[in-house]
Amino acid sequence: EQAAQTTTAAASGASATERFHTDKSPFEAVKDTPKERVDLLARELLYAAQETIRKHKVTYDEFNALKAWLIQVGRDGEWPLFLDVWLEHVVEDVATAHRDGSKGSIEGPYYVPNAPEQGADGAVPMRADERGTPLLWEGTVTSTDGTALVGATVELWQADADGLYSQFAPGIPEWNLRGTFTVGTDGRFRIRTIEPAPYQIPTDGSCGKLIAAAGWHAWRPAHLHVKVSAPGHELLTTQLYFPGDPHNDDDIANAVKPELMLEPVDRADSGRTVEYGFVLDPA
Ligand code: MBD
Ligand code: FE
Repeated sequence: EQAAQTTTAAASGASATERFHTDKSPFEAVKDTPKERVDLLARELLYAAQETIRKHKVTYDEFNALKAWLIQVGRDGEWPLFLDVWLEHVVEDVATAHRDGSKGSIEGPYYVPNAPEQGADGAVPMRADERGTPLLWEGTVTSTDGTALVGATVELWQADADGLYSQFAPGIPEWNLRGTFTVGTDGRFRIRTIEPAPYQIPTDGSCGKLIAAAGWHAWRPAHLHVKVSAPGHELLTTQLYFPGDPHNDDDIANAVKPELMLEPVDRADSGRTVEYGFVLDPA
């Protein structure tokens, strides 16, 4: 309730924008794009927008509404959210089309590197009264030839029972529901967490305004985020989903794939358990 009062689009947007600048400084990780490539991509993108204006006879009122909205996306810090929700899934498809191993999915705006190490068998950091169905998740990380990848890590991040991410909503311990697991010599990991709630992207910011103005909905189905890495292999960024979620078929971010559906089974003690492992492509 406290969190609900102070959770705003502008606050999570500012955190996501800051996060992007920290991880992908324009002076380091973001590389210059060759002039020929900028020319091609910018020209075709602008051409598509120009053709849309002609085809639908876009008015000055509509053009000004677009300008005002774009300016406000920046003010709200919602460019990471906007781009990850509506474009990243296509970038991800293109980037991973060659792979034989596990299916990837989008990273989204809420990853934070260097989450606390929990070994091969442990729990993600949680509050003493963390709400949600306990989930015991076990799996193996292998290469495409079937060999167990000793030294592989599984980084997990997820929303809590209110659909909120630590470090992007106020009042949540810094590393809550974020952990790094390093597999054992058998390539196996065992993670104790809770099942996340469905996630609604902020409705009070510019992305929410677009959704309302267009008559869309703001929901992503409940999901676990992971990055799986091992020496000599391609980094796998993906998400896992839960059967029965009403938004598995109409994710606002278009990031659900049938291969990413978990099959949890009920345990005697009220929690659930699931087996799901990862296959990494050699780099
Ligand atoms: C999320 O939690 C998310 O995973 C994505 C892709 C976009 C917005 C919020
Ligand atoms: Fe998410």
